[in-house]
Amino acid sequence: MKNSFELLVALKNSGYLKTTRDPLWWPRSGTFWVIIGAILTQQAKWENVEKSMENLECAGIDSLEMLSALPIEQLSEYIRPSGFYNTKAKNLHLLTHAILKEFDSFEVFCTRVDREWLLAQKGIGAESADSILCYACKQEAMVVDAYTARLLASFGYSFESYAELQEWVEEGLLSNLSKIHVLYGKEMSLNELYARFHGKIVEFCKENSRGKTVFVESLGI
Ligand code: 39A
Repeated sequence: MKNSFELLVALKNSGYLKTTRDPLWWPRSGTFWVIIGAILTQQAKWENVEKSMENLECAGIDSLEMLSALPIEQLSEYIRPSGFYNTKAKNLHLLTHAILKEFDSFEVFCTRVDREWLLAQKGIGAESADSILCYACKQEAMVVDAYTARLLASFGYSFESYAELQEWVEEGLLSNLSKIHVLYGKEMSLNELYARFHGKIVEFCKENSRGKTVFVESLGI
């Protein structure tokens, strides 16, 4: 496997993300729920993040404004299933307040926010910032994560930092855009491409991992 384009072809040919309920893979993309998911998934299993979000939904939360109005102690109880709940509740509370103070609404936030602003918020690292940009705001941000690093390690690649890994993944896609459009049989926005590629990587790793090992034989590359 020479570059990320070859990985994309292999994952696509193996059928990953053929049918997803959400076109960008991340459930409820384009909504404030992605902001919640991006914070709750830090050091947590996605299945537990879903339980926390279910609690919030059952409590009637259906907007960023309602989320920001929740007292931290109550928020903390709702998100208990996804762990580190006191810290995550504080960070989520601070973030929702900062968004509404700076941008007034989720919609304006999505069009105006940038990576630098997100990284300056408490509890937001590179992966959470890129997840929010890509899946909530539909901006051109490629998310890389522990799954991406582990999958590439199984092909013998290692990277010094998040930025280095992200650059390698993006470069392989950006230098093969015309082939990617042929592969998909349509023009595709960079946001959709990045979103679906990250989704394929996560789904493949979840299906083919035992502990820290990712089994790549089935990909045939
Ligand atoms: N680890 C994960 C996930 N696993 C996920 N889904 C499944 C849907 N998302 C959205 C984020 N992180």
